[in-house]
Amino acid sequence: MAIDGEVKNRKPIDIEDLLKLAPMEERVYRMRCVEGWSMVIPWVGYSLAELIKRVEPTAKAKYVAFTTATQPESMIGLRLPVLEWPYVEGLRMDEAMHPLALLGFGLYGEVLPNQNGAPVRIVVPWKYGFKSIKSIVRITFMETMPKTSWNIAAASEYGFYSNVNPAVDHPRWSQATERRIGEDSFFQPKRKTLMFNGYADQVAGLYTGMDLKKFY
Ligand SMILES: Nc1nc2c(c(=O)[nH]1)N[C@H]1C(S)=C(S)[C@@H](COP(=O)(O)O)O[C@H]1N2
Ligand SMILES: [Mo]
Repeated sequence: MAIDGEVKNRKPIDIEDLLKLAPMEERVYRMRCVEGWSMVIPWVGYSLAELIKRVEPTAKAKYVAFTTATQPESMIGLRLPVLEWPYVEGLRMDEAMHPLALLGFGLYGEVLPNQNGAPVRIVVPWKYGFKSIKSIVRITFMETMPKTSWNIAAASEYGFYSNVNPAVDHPRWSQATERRIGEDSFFQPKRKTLMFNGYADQVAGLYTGMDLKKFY
């Protein structure tokens, strides 16, 4: 994985070293997709902050940008012009340093399957699922806000922050409720979506004083 931009230790880190960088933990997180489904998933990994501390961002680094691998032979979705490829995402530095932001290597006690982001992804449980970028090959520390794939595709629908928020609807659908995968049936009422996906006690402080309707 390439490490570049506003950072002291700019040399690449290979996956063997990443796996040894901090002790692995199992963390059970809720995942809420922007399109209204949700799931509870046991991930394996450690806090993204562990890696960030190790590579020593400079004082100029205010954001962290992530880039996905481009392998059209195996990633057949890349053959379709759904988005500009590669998939890119980003976090503000304080979000990336939050202990709940996970650098993920596995799920259900096993190594990540390719489709879920092998060999390494992030999991940001208080944001819509598309922020949890998979198969990361580059982490870039930046002074300015990085571009993000869904924001490039439809800026009025997908903001940089994309925090789970039942009070801020998507322009084309409500975000007030969600369908929990596995509970699905005609008679099963939808669940109420929780502020910051239920992690408000931990993360609301990151957004004190921000208008979350404006910074969606
Ligand atoms: N590189 C990359 N990361 C991605 C996506 C993608 O298309 N490419 N999709 C996102 C979306 S929309 C969601 S909901 C989650 C889904 O994670 P999963 O495939 O492990 O369920 O991954 C996110 N990360
Ligand atoms: Mo999604």
